[in-house]
Amino acid sequence: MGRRITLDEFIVENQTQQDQASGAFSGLLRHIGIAAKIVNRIVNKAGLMDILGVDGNVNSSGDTVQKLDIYANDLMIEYLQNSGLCAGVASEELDSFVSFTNKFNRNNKYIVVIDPLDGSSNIDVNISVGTIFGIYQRISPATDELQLTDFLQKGIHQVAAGYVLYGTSTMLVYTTGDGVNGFTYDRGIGEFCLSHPDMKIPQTGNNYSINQGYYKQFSEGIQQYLDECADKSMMQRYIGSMVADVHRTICLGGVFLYPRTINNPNGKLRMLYECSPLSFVIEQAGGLSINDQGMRIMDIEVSELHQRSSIIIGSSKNVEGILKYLE
Ligand code: P6P
Repeated sequence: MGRRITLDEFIVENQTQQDQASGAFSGLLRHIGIAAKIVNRIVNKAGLMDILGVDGNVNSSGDTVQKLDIYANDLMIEYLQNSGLCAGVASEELDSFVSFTNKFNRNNKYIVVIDPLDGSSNIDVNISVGTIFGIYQRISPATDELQLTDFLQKGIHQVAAGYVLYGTSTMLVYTTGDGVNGFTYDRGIGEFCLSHPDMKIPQTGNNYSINQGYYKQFSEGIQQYLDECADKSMMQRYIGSMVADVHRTICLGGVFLYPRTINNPNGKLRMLYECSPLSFVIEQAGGLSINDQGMRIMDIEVSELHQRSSIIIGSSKNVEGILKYLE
């Protein structure tokens, strides 16, 4: 078998006609790939460096910030700014968005939303963590300052989305709206190589993924669904790292749920840089993604940068089967 093609080669080969002119979109994707390689290197040796543990701060979502969170955030922003192809970034780790005002970036038409290191509470116990990203075209004129409204866009307006899973191997999985492709990092050549072309989620699966510890906090309908899963001896799997739980769901089929709870009455996960990007990937892989009121995640209005949402995401038959339990 010939060598696998690299992420860069794949991006260039799949450039749209429109992008071939500027190459901006492809260049931006490639820079995200570069940043992912560097985050990967640090994640893989976090235990050997003084970047484990807690930074002591709390981010805008109220989550305790891990040192590696900050490192990954700063690095992703640096690479996106240096790409010269992005007008600005919104990150889980920052209260507000960052507008790249230098002359190379100011007039760019793309903006990026990121969760630089999702599931970071797992870092100190060596469990998989991930990076999640979404790319939009800005709404405001390129000659104007970037506005908050450029970021408050529904998931259906994403032009690309994906994730990096720092697991037993490191994978980058993304979509530009024409299917989903997965790339595995080959440290021998320092490249992400196409390993999972045209990923499709099974129409149904036997796995359900939810934090059962909140059972008493879920709605009656969700409790009934969970009772039925137990009656059918379905496989309950929960890593506590959304990227890892969603990636397993794409590979094996089934469903990941994070419904509203008493502690998180609007849901815990963030719409812009967790739910929307992963929903774009799942839908492009043939699955469904809704909130616990039955609304398609990618159709929901986004009114706050750190807006939270409930989410039920996975195989179409599994998600459809949950609708009858939702208010
Ligand atoms: P809980 C990680 O902190 C995260 O944002 C997601 O990656 C994960 O799915 C969820 O929170 C886990 O939350 O309440 O089960 O610990």
